Amino acid sequence: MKPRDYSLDSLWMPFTANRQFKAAPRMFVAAKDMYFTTDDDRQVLDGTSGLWCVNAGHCRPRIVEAIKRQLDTLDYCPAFQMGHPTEFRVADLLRDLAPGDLNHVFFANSGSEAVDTALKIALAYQRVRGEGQRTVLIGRERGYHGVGFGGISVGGIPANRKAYGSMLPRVDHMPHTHNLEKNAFSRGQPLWGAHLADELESRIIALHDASNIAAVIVEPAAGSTGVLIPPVGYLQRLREICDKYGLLLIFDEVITGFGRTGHAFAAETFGVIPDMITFAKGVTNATIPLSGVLVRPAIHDAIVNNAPPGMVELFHGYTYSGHPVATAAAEATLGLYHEEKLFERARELAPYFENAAHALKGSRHVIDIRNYGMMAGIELDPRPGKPGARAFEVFLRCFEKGVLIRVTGDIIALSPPLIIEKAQIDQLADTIAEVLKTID
Ligand code: PXG
Ligand code: PLP
Repeated sequence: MKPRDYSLDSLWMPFTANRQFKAAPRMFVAAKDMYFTTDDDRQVLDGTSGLWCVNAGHCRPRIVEAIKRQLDTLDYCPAFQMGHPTEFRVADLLRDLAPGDLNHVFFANSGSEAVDTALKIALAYQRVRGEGQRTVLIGRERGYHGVGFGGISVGGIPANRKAYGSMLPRVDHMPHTHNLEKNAFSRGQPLWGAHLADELESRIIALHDASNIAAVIVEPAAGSTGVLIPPVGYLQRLREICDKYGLLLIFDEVITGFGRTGHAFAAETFGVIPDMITFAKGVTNATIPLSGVLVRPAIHDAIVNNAPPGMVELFHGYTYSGHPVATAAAEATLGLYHEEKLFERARELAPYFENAAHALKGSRHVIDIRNYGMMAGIELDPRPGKPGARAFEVFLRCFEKGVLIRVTGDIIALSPPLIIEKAQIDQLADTIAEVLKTID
């Protein structure tokens, strides 16, 4: 290991136990395809696609070259009142990938910004169609929608909310669908739980009245809170209720987008078309930040056609919306996904991945395994009084043994790049199995 030419003091790391990390730092200095290289020159298998985002594996030349070319040509273009060709081409590509008639794209930079954008478009839409009293936003328990005030308001993770005051004023949450008693060790979509969607109608609409509700936002399959797969019929039921009462349905596909479930979007996989889709992460294979919202024409047209000619229609946007380098990265990434048929590959590998994950049934501490496509959650029994401690130790030992996993609470989340080989899936599962034997 080279001596450090930096201190560990000035950087305040995100969602990290800073003091613990700085006492024993884990540093990556390079990455290629399925592997990271550590600062002590070890290879670490990426079992998590970074943070669910490097779907095509690391440092892919097609993407890297496109970024370099763009940087040599047009480094930046003002996002407001000016355009450049790449952002329009990428919008077309995304429209072609999207299911149904989701055919307009608004760009942002992070998943959190995409969520904020979608919530604001929902409110703006309700207003231009004469329903401006519809301001209530509905999320779900255990939902993760990033860390903006909009996202934590509709999000359902207590730790991400409790320090931040009152947030958005009018929000409610549906129940989550995780139930170990009914659905433990489900393969694919659990059979029990579609009726949990009915609470949108029976409690939430009953309480707030549909005439006050703008939109419902859910992850079609929840990633961050430990891979919660939608029960059979659940998303269909949400769609029906939203249609019945005029609520917009937003799918947050920041994690599920770009192949994770075996299609471009989980909306296609599960056969339910929302009114908006938020995307981020995999759209550029995580090389350069880019996110956005796919929007159905009725929403886009209502807002855009409502403004007088020559006037800005939506008072929203970011300095870096549609950034040339980010959209160049996206164009190359979508091309690579297409060329290598990576969404199809995810679909074909999914049964092997499922079997490898479920082979951990019977390992010490494992109380549930669940999966869909190329995502799997392995839930451990928490240590009494020390939530998360057991899984964190598994994370550390796996890292020592050359495998990167992600843990959230006492759940191990696996979401490898879609280029993973079967032998590497075995390495991932075998390492976890070995480590579980050694953990109290
Ligand atoms: N929506 C969803 C569904 C997400 O998963 C965001 C919004 C926010 O995206 P940004 O780009 O603002 O972080 C996310 C992000 C994890 C993990 O390990 C998950 C995310 C981010 C970091 C870690 O579960 N999801
Ligand atoms: N990306 C997507 C999503 C496509 O659908 C297509 C063509 O249909 C392309 C890229 C073009 O890819 P290629 O690099 O193979 O020309």
